[in-house]
Amino acid sequence: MGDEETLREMAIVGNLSNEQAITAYKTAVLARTLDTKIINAQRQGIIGFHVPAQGQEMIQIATAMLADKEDLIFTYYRDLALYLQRGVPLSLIFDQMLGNSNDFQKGRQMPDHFSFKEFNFSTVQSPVGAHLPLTVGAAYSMRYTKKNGIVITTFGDGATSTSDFHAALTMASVYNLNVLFICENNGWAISLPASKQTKAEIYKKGAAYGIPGKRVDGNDLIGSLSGLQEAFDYVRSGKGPYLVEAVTYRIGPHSTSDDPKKYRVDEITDGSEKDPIKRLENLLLKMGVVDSNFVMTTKAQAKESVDKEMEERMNIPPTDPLSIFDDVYEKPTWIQEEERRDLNVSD
Ligand SMILES: Cc1ncc(C[n+]2csc(CCOP(=O)(O)OP(=O)(O)O)c2C)c(N)n1
Ligand SMILES: [Mg+2]
Repeated sequence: MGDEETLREMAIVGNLSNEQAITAYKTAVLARTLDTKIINAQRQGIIGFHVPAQGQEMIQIATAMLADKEDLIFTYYRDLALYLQRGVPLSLIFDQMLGNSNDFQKGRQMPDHFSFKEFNFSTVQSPVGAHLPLTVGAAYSMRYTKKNGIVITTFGDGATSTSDFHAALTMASVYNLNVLFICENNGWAISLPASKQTKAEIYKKGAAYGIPGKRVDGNDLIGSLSGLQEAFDYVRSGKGPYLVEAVTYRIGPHSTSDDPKKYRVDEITDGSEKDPIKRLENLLLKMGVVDSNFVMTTKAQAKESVDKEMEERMNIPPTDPLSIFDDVYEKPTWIQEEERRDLNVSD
């Protein structure tokens, strides 16, 4: 099955086995299938909103592969594949997207703004870059409380223009904190191309703060893994923060509220030459690690499990609207009691 050749090709990342590459491929296919399912559900009015991760799966998967369980991860809103590779089940993803009564956040957050506490993910923030200073604070707290692990954060190219990015890199550097900053540069901040966002190369921005930076091919599993490994090693060894710029590609719209045809005329393509899943698929086929039958079966199985899971989670009743009064004060105030009575009256 060409194992020897495959391992030689993959040796640059050290210990990547065929099994790990296959698992990464399966996760990527599952993430792509899930994204498509959610977009369709949004179009049918079942889910309110979605930010697809299509095209950005491989850097996300590589990040999750190198992260330890005890590492704390602050993702941004476009990281579906990262959650799946870290083991978050489809059920929890659908519960949040649907805001059903099983949703940990009780339906109060926008779709895609997950909180997977048991997988060591912090809550996703909507304001661009707002999570970056929190990431640094978390790293400081982990050091203070002598917790093991590093803090990893992901964000877009647009986020590097925010004052929060500046504040976060300054503090992380000055306090020599164990933070790995991973920028998923997909070339766009909604309709603003990266060329209008900054004239600088993003990975070089770290230098202004005394933070090493590196650009990696975020559309390639092996490129992402080998590039990230050095950054993970650096941060884990306690040398301080590190900035990775993963060059990737947003295949779809910014979100389900966006119509890229309005601004992306020249760029519209199916992304196939940059599609990270196609690239890994081609490599695995070329190396004889998998065959076309395996590819077909993987896609069919992903569709089956996504369809089945969504149907099951849709059968869970919605969150009780009256639960909006929970978790606000220890004892409800008279205003809350009054509002609760008003809401409870059916007409
Ligand atoms: C502070 C702030 N400004 C503007 C917005 C509106 N907004 C939401 S996503 C986005 C683009 C962010 O682009 P980027 O950081 O490159 O991430 P991407 O969406 O491309 O993955 C903008 C401007 C926001 N949410 N927060
Ligand atoms: Mg972007």
